[in-house]
Formats: sequence, structure tokens, C-alpha cells
Amino acid sequence: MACVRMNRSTVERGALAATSGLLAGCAALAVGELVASLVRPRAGPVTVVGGAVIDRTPAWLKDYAIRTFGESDKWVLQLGILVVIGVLAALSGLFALRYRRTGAAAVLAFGAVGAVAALTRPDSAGVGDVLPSAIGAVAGSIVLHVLVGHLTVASAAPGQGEGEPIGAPGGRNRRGFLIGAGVTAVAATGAGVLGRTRTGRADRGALASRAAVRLPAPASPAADIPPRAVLRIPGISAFTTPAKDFYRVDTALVVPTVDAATWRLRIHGTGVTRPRTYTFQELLERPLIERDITLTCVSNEVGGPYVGSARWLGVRLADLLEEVGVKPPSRGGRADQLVARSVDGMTLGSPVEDVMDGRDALLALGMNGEPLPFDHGFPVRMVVPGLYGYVSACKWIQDIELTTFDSYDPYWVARDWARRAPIKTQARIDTPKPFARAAAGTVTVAGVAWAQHRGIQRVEVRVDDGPWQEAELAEQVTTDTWRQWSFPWKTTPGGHNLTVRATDGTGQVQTEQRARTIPDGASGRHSVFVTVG
Ligand SMILES: Nc1nc2c(c(=O)[nH]1)N[C@H]1C(S)=C(S)[C@@H](COP(=O)(O)O)O[C@H]1N2
Ligand SMILES: [Mo]
Repeated sequence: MACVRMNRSTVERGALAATSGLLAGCAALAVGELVASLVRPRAGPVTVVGGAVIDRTPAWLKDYAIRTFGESDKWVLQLGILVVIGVLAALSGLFALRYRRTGAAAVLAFGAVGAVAALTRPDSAGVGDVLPSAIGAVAGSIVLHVLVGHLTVASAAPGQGEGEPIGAPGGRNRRGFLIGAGVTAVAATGAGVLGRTRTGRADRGALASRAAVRLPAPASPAADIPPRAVLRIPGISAFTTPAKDFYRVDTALVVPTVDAATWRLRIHGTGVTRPRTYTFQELLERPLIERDITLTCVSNEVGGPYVGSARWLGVRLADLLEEVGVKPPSRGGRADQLVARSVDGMTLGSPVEDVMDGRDALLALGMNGEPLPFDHGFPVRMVVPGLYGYVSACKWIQDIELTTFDSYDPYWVARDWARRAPIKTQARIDTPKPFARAAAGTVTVAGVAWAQHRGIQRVEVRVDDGPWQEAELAEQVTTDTWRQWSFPWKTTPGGHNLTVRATDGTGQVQTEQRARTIPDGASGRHSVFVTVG
């Protein structure tokens, strides 16, 4: 009987200790967020630890995460970090039951991890960035020390170690614990809400600056999209992807909210004879070009969703580069790599030759007739037709440095992706969907094909092991955009495999050689299995 009672009280005390740990963790995070809202919102503990985890994630795991969780990968990561912090916090609580000071010290140690993560973020603003994690950890360790104190003998008899557990929880200690826990919960909630509100208010300047943008008419408008370039087939990708449906791939756990009024773009480096800084207004007042360009992510699997087409408005990048004195290597320039840097410390490297070879490489200010959405790089991003996003499409850009491929590896290249990555020719079946059931008769198979800057010349479809049959192509808008296609399939009953392949503007047929996305983009042919009848 006594034994049973003792076990129950042990379990109960353990649960209360774990709860103390969790409350300490909540207090640490909430205070951290509050301090971050005062110092720098992006230096919050979860944001810096998440960023550090993303940067250290091996390429295969990053690819797996994108494949499995898609654009929810960031929520999954944040949830994962919170779960890990929760488990560590609960364990610290249990530990503190026996070794009270050491438990509290463990919380400080986790804070130190956060502080180091904060300092090593590429967008770190200096030592101030350690404050959210450090002050949060101090708050958490005090909470843990106090709460666990109520679960242990306050002043142990001589000879007894500090933190000797008391018998059954109850009486004054229990009341003290409950009051302490309640106060912590309320204070942590208050700090968290206050921190978030303050951060929200700071974002308002950026929101207002975006609302104030009036995009001028382009000096060089995009050609009208010919009616025959757009197929009206249920299930096919829209020729122009609405911004809200446009894929998003980046490492930003928190989307940067940049105020266009204070934003600057600096261009400097090797071979830049007149380094310069541009304001948003200065770019807006230049002659702007408007172009339809299809963007693709190197992490896009064959048949995958990370491709989209938009109408971009912006400054021709080559004009700015010429203005500051840059020459492409083919005209004697010393820099062969252009490194774009974003406000969140991302670096992307493009060949100088490509961005100056006459293609419509842009510093985009507008997307589909609106200022860039924050998700897609407000106020300014790069877009280079023909290159995968990770070697060209820098969002929230703030710095362009001319350098060489030999002397600098940007973010993804340092993580095993290829230095140079032109987009591979791909065709995708949008409809029917994989494993669809189709009615007998003629079924319209349709989709999109892309080979940016080379164009699409032909698309063919094959049913099972049959011959390749010509698909009907929508009119090509430019070689930089994808091209819709359709194929009237005269079905026969049963299960069938539909496969598609494209031929680019140079006559090169899309390879059937399968390649993973790493290091320079997936290849192979998209096929879907459909059951008829
Ligand atoms: N600052 C920043 N820019 C970035 C990235 C990033 O992680 N950070 N990702 C790049 C990648 S890999 C791609 S594919 C494109 C995607 O642009 P989107 O999100 O507007 O579709 O942005 C590029 N620009
Ligand atoms: Mo990408």
C-alpha cells in the first residue's frame, strides 16, 4: 500500500517537474520573441535555430523535405523545432528535480546554442542578435529554478543534498507551485503576444511602402499573349500563373518584409569601375521592360509543381551592369560570376556572360501587374530566363557583387549543387492526373512543356509502348515561356501508361535518362497511369 502511494507521488512529481520544464521553455521562447521584437524580429530564438538547421541540412534531406512536405516544409520544420525544444525542456525539468541548479543551467546552455545560431546567421546584425536567446534563456532558467523549488525541500536538513525530493506533493509547496505555474503561463502568453504585436507593427512600414508603389507603364511592353497561345482545357496549367498560386521555394523561415523607402541595391566588385547604390525610386523611374518568363526550381522532380510563369516588370540587368562599367568575359571582363545577395543573407551566383548576352535578365519590381508580393521578393528580385532559380532568381535582393566562379561559392554551390545550371527541357502531363479513371472514348491529354531561352518545338505523347504521336502545340509566346500542348487520346479499355517528351528549339529531344534533382536538375520523362472504363 505504502509502495503504491510512493509510486503515485513519484509519477506525479515527475509530471509536475516536466511541466515546470515546459513552462520554462515557453517563458524562454516568449521572452525571446519579445526581446527580438525590440532588437531585430528575425533574431528570435526559433527563427535563428531554424535558419541554422536549414543551412546545415544536407542536400538529400532538403530535397526529401521539399518532396514530402512541399511548401509546408517550413511549418514542419518549425513544428519539429518546437517539439525538440519541448522535449528538451521537459527533460530539463525532470533533471532539475534531482539537480536543481544543473537543470536551470541546462536551460542556459540551450540559450547559448540559440545565441551562437543567432551570431552565425548570414544576416546577423551583430552581438545584439544574441540578446533574444540569452535573455529568454535566463528567464526560462529562473522559472525552472523557482518552480522546481516548490517540488523539492526548500532548505534541506544538514547532510541532505540540495534538491532532495519532498514526500507527497501537497500543502504549501503545491500551492506555491500552482501559483508560480499560473503566473508563468500568463506572463509568457503576455510576452509572446506583445512581441508578436510589436513585430507586426514594424512590418506595417513595409506593407505601407508596398501599397504606395505605383508601377509605371513599361517602356518596352510584353507582346500581347496571342489567343492561340492559351488552351482552354480543364486541368491544364494556366499560361500565366496567378501570384497566389505561384510556387515558392526559399530558405526564409520568416518572409523578409523590406521597406521599399529605405531599400538600397549596391553593385560593386571585380571590374566594376563605377560602383553604385540604387534606391527603389531610382529603379522605378528608369525605362522598364515587361516580359513573360517561366521560372523553374532545380528541386522540381520530373512532373513536379515547382515551375510557374509570370509577367515580370523591371529594369534590364545588363543596362545597370554596363552603367557601372561591367564587361562580360567575352568582351574582356574579369568577372565571370555575378553574386546576388538578399537581405536574409542568401547568395546566388549567375554567369555574367548569360545575364549580359542579350536575354531579358531582369531586376523585377512587378509581377503580373502588381508590385512583387513579399513571398516573391518585394521590393526587387532577379529573374534570368533559362537559369534555374537557385543560380539566378534572388528575392529580396540588396547587393550585387561581380566576382569569379573560382573565388566564390554561393549558398547552394557550397552545398553540393552545380555552379552552372541551365534549365533542362521538360514536359509535364497536367491532365489526366496520375491514377485517374477516364471514361471510354476520346480523352484530352494536356499539359505544359518548357526549355527556357531555347523554346519548345515539338511535344509527343506515347501510350504504353506504342509509337510517339505528335501533340498539338499552343502558339509559342516567347522562347522564355512554357508552351501548352494537348493530345486527343482515342482510348481503349484497361490501364494505360501515358508518357510525354518535348523537343527544344534547337532540335534536342528531351532525354529519357533519369537524373535526380541534385546537382543540376532532374531529367527523364513524365508519365501517368490512367485506367479507362
Ligand atoms: N533570398 C532568396 N532568394 C531566392 C531563394 C532563397 O532561398 N532566398 N531561392 C531561390 C530558388 S531555389 C528559387 S527556385 C526561386 C523561387 O522563386 P519563387 O519562390 O518566387 O517561386 O527563388 C530563388 N531566390
Ligand atoms: Mo530552386
